[in-house]
Amino acid sequence: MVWDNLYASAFERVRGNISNAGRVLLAYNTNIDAVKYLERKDLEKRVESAGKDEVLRYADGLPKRIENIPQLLGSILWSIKRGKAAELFVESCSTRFYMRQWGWDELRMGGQVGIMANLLGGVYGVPVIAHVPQLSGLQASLFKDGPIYVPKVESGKLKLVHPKEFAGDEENCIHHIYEFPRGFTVFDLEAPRENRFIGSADDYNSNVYVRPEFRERFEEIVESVELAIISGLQALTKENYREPLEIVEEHLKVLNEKGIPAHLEFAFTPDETVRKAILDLLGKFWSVGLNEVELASVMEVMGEKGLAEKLLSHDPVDPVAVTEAMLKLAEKTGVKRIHFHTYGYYLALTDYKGEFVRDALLFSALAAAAKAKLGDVSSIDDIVKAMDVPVNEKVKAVEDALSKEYGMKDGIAEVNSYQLAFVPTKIVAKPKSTVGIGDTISSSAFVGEFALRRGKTF
Ligand code: 8BR
Ligand code: 8BR
Ligand code: GLC
Repeated sequence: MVWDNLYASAFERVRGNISNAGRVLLAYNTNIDAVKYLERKDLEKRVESAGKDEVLRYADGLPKRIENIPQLLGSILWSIKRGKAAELFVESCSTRFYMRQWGWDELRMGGQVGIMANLLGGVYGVPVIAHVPQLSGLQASLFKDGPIYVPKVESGKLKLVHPKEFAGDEENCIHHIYEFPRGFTVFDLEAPRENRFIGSADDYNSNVYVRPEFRERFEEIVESVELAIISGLQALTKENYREPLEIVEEHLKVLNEKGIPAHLEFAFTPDETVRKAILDLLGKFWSVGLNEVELASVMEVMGEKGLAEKLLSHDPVDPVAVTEAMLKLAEKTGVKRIHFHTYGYYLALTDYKGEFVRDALLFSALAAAAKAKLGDVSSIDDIVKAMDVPVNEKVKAVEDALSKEYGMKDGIAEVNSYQLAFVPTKIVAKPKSTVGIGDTISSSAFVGEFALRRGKTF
């Protein structure tokens, strides 16, 4: 099988070169994920006692933020009914208290920065500097060992220390994750696929609070950095986005002056004003990562409503529509690399050429399958355990469409003056958990690509 061979050689190449990736800056969102696996009886009892009619109202339309218990329970039902992810800010203290008392089954590292720090630093051994808005003892304990650093100012001097050595004793930023498997039933609702609802009881990440060290000493922090991944802008609203985005813009200016390529992990941004503001910043990034819902939402604010609808109307997503949307986005913003991922395949549109782009995608697909299969990946060698997960058969039609439309061969084509790289992914039938797979894909592909570019042996 062509793809099996391409997968195997891409993995070897990235593994052999990963130490060339350079130090990576990760900013801004890190939190604690308190994961609760939902149980039917418990949930039904809670819905009844909160008032079933009131709760069911929210199962049909999500509120903007969570202000009471019926809104919390209704939003969980909204997710279950559609098998869709959603995340909302929990404003009310009494609802936060209710969630804490409801409890959790496990505590995990959360936030794009936290998850990527543990993967890149703790698993791949790539040195990272992470922005952690609040470093409590619990937050620190969720970091893996390895070259993971946070800045600490001591008597005016900036030092880089492992989060466990920071000894900050700051607040806990907790996101309550309510997970359900495919087929989970509550009353007469049945989940069409596994997913989760997230209630963020967290004032720091939701407002993109930037630590004083990062506001005052950013140039020093990035002195030895060679790559950057920015995330966590998705929770902003039209009321609070201005100040944080100004800081992000200043940070991007510094990164660009130093020639440090920055990737934006887009994530679903419900507020349209914020989405437009992020789109205006996109040209300052080297690269952006998004899924089909996110790409459609970007097309919508670009006035491409027809294309947005087309992106959401096929399963698997029509790759020619995706390519058209990526071309429009690249031409409008000047971003050099767009990495699209969906259930079944990934595409990368780049304004430069080379097989290393596709090989980095293959490596990231293997990492995603390993994460889905094992839950937690503990070393880069674990990733190879996903080699036996079959390549998604349904995607043959996607590959054929790309060959026909763009003359694609072995996952590479030229479209206008761009290169289009494609890979079919490996899909794990019963994933352990779905949280953080998107982060695994995007960070592995971006960092993997630079490891190959900067390495000597590819
Ligand atoms: P999947 O579950 O298939 O990934 O798609 C669900 C989509 O809903 C995701 O793209 C997810 O990002 C998005 N989403 C999130 Br998260 N929060 C949302 C919200 N408040 N309203 C609507 N969609 C949301
Ligand atoms: P988002 O949450 O950003 O959409 O990222 C989720 C990605 O994880 C999907 O685009 C898909 O490629 C991948 N994925 C999912 Br969801 N389930 C998977 C599975 N069981 N095996 C491998 N990859 C999966
Ligand atoms: C978002 C959530 C966080 C979760 C992460 C997973 O950042 O706020 O709780 O861990 O997504 O990708």
